[in-house]
Parts: sequence; C-alpha cells; structure tokens
Amino acid sequence: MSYFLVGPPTLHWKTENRDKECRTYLDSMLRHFGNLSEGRFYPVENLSLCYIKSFCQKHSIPTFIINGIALFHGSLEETLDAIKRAARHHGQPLLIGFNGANIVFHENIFLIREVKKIWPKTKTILGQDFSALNYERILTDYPEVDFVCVGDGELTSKELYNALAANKSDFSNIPGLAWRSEINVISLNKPEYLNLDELPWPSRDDVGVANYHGFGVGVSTSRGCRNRCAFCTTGQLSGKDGIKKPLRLRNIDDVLNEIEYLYRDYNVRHFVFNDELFFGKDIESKQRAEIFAEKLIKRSLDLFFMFDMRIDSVDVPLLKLLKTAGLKQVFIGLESASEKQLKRLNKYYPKELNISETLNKLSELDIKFVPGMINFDPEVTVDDLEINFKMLVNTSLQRWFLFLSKVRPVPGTFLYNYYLEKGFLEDLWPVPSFKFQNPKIKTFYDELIKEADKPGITWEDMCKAYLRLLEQAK
Ligand code: B12
Repeated sequence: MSYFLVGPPTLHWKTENRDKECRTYLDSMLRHFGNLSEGRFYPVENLSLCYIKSFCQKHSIPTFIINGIALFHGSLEETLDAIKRAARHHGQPLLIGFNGANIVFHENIFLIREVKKIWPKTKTILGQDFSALNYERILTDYPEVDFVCVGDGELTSKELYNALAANKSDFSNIPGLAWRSEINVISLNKPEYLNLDELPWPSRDDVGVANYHGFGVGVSTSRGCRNRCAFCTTGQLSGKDGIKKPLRLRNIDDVLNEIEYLYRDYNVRHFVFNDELFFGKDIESKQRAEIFAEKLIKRSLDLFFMFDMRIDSVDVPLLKLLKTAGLKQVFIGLESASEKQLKRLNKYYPKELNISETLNKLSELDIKFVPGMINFDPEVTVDDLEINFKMLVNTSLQRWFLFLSKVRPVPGTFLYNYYLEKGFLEDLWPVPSFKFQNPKIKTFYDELIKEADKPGITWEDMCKAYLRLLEQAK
C-alpha cells in the first residue's frame, strides 16, 4: 500500500501562449526564457507535494511523487502511464492525491477518472487553494473525488492515510479534510495549522531536473499572506470561514540551513522563494528580510535568488543589502496605476506612492524586476487604460505583453463572486472568462491582440497601436 502524489502536466500553457511548437510546459519555459535573467528562476519542483511526502515518509507512509511538469509530460496519457508504472513498482495506491490551480482542474479530473477505472477502491484527494475554496462544489459535482484538503496537506494526508489503512469510514477527526459521508452529506473539518519550523524540509525529487536545465530551486519561507487582493486565492483562503489560513513565517536560521544544505548537497546556486511575498510593508517583515540578508552574507555562499514583493514595500537600502546577499530578480505585483482600478481589485497603495519613480529606482539598483500587471478588467475605462499606459512608458519596462494582461477571476474568490452577481462572466467553471462592459473597450482589446500577433512586433509598434486604438475607444 502506498500514497501517490500527482502534479498534472499543465497543458493549458500551450494554448494560453499560442505556443503550438512547444510540447510541454517546461519546453515553453526553455524556449522563451533563455537564461536566468530572463526568468529561468521559474520553479520546477512541486514543493506542495514535496512537503507532504517528507512528512508522510517521516511517519512511515510510503509516498511517491509523479510531477508531470518536471517529467516533461506533453499529454495526460504520459502522466497516467507514469502513475501505472509507479504502481507496478510500489503496488496499487491506497490513496492518490492531486494538486493544481483551476487551470488544471480538468486535467486532474481526467486523471482521477482513469485512476478510478483501474483501481476502483483507491481513494482520491484534491489539494491546493483552488480546491480548498471550492470543496463543496467539487464534492457535490465530482463523485470520483473522495476528499478535498483545505489546509496544510501534511497532517491531513497522514491522518487520512492511516484511517483508510485501518478501514475506517468516519473521518470527522481528520483536520483540514472536506469529505462526503455514506449518505452524501458534505462536511468540513477545521484545519489545524502546523508550526512550519517543526516540519521536515521538503523532499527534493525533482531538484536534478531544475538544476540540469538551469531553472531555480524553490524554498518556502512562509505560508499565507497579509493582504486580501480580490483576485488572489491565497488572500481569500486566509479570510474564509472555517479555513482561515494564517500567515506563518519560518525561522530564518532554519531557512538558511535548508539553503546551505541545497547548496552543498545538490549544488544549487539559483533559488526561488515560493512565498507570496518575501516581505511586506510592515517593519517586522522588513527586519526579518534584513536579518536573512546579513546572515546569508556571513555564510559566504556564492548564490543568487529571487522573490515576489509588492511595489508599496520597495525599500532601497534593504534591497541593496539583499542584492549584496545575492538578490538578482524580483517579481513585483503592480497590477495597475489607476486608483479606481486598484480599488476594484481590493488593492490599495499609499497616496504618495509614485509607481513609475519607484520602478525606476529599482532599475538603478541593477536588480532585474518582472512586473505583474492587470490592465484589463470587465469595468476598465479609457481613463484607466491611459493611466496604465503612462505609467509603463515612464519606466524602463519595455515589455509590450504587459499591455495585454487581463484579470483572471478564480472561482471562490471575492472577485469571482462579484462578477457572477453582476453578470460579467461568460464561462463560469473552472476557468471563467469575462465580458467587457463597454463594447468600445472590447474592440480595443481585440484589436490590440491582433497587433500583438503580428510577427516581429516591437515595443514602439505596440505603443503606437495602443494610443491609436485608445483614441478610437474614446
Ligand atoms: C511555485 C509556484 C508555481 C510553480 C510550481 C507549481 C507546482 N505545481 O508546484 C509553477 C511556476 C509551475 C506554477 C504554475 C502555475 N501557478 Co503557481 N504558484 C507557485 C507558488 C509561488 C508557490 C507554490 C508552493 O510551493 N507553495 C508552498 C506550499 C507548501 O504551499 P501550498 O502550495 O499551499 O501547499 C500546501 C496546501 O495547499 C496543501 N496542498 C497543496 N496541494 C495538495 C495536494 C494534496 C493531494 C493535498 C492533500 C494537499 C495539498 O498542502 C500543501 C502543504 O501543506 C504559489 C503561491 C504560494 N505561495 O503558494 C503560486 C500559485 C499556486 N500559482 C498560481 C497560479 C495562478 C499558477 C498558474 C495557473 C500560472 C499560469 N498561468 O500558468 C500555473 C498553474 C500550474 C499548476 N499545475 O497548478 C496561483 C494559484 C491560483 C489558483 N487558480 O488556484 C498561486 C496561489 C499564486 C497566486 N497567489 O495567485 N506555480
């Protein structure tokens, strides 16, 4: 008996990027991101599953990971085949778990259905924020999914596996488990959040793939988030009744020990922090980042790292110190420069913040920054589009694809519920799409996409097209 943990191959990537030539998610990364400074910091491992594996193994549960992304799977059949192969080696799984965002929900359901055909008695569980936010719908509409994990997966997996191994059918004592009783009543057991410093470090099944292809290797220093952005699953889960995922931070020495272990035992030189935000606006989290940098410098390791942060937490002296410690790249969720648009996304910046200036300060530090934009939402106005345009052209950011970015309302989030109520949504589940409220803006967007599809398009071409189309939309 064993526990299999599966990450789906994530095939949506090909269609989303209109990237017909790339067979797999990682092929696409290798093709588009030529080197580290172009974004190869992308994490390849599935740390969610790696954490669960370490914990379960520590409790003597034979656990195996099949990570479709790291295995370069270009089809669901390949992942299914890998699951069957694992069963030939380790025996039929007692429990099989799947992980992923809404974008891979249908991939997971396909695999779960196939697995149930082969081993009808094997139990199935889905995890990650998207399933947690939507556990009632999933357990109601998908009988092939036996359980949903709504909190940390470590303890829930261990307790569930042991209950199944002991042939129990009452799961009411398993923390963080959403389950269906024999009479089809759906229950949610309150999650028990673990102390991150007491968890074993994640297993490193796919670190070789990441290293070999020059991708970053992930380290998670925190779970949860302080913010409640209307579009983000993590923020929503943190506030959801019965779940309330708290922000938890790991002890810096433990993080550094893990980094040094990866550095020495696996020769890792490029690290990605998987945290929502490495530090926030508050003084405590900045102090934590400072201590991290100082202690890392003392260890004299020759390494680089990247993390995610918000534009309103930019702190030049702190970033300089982090640069000395090895910071090479930051992902900054900007979303928008328009106050009205930000309000719709439940994101607020201090009045005095000048986004373009702040971004330019960052460029001077010689740290590569990758901005995250949300230029389009259903209620976007010509004014918003103009403000965002001015912000982008006033920086050294000359990446035209930022003009095209659209908000993604994920089922279960505040934004999704609001759009649903207002009738803004076209497709509803699991990957919704929205209708622009102003037909002129829809034309603007459609025409802009056509421009982007032209071969050899440059930043200048795109800026000209943007302004021309904006005039027409007025
Ligand atoms: C690293 C990362 C990636 C990596 C690796 C993904 C992977 N499969 O491992 C890459 C770059 C490939 C990636 C891709 C994508 N990502 Co991503 N990613 C992350 C990131 C930064 C860290 C994930 C992580 O390691 N967390 C640390 C672990 C320990 O926490 P955890 O994931 O919550 O896992 C715990 C529990 O949720 C639970 N659990 C999770 N899975 C399972 C499974 C089982 C069986 C059980 C029992 C429990 C369980 O137990 C875990 C341990 O306690 C998160 C943000 C974040 N900080 O979590 C975004 C995040 C998960 N990604 C997100 C998105 C949007 C995507 C993409 C859709 C982007 C895109 N457009 O392509 C794809 C989807 C890919 C996919 N297969 O799901 C969103 C998810 C939103 C959603 N719709 O649900 C997040 C939350 C970022 C955000 N705030 O918006 N991502």
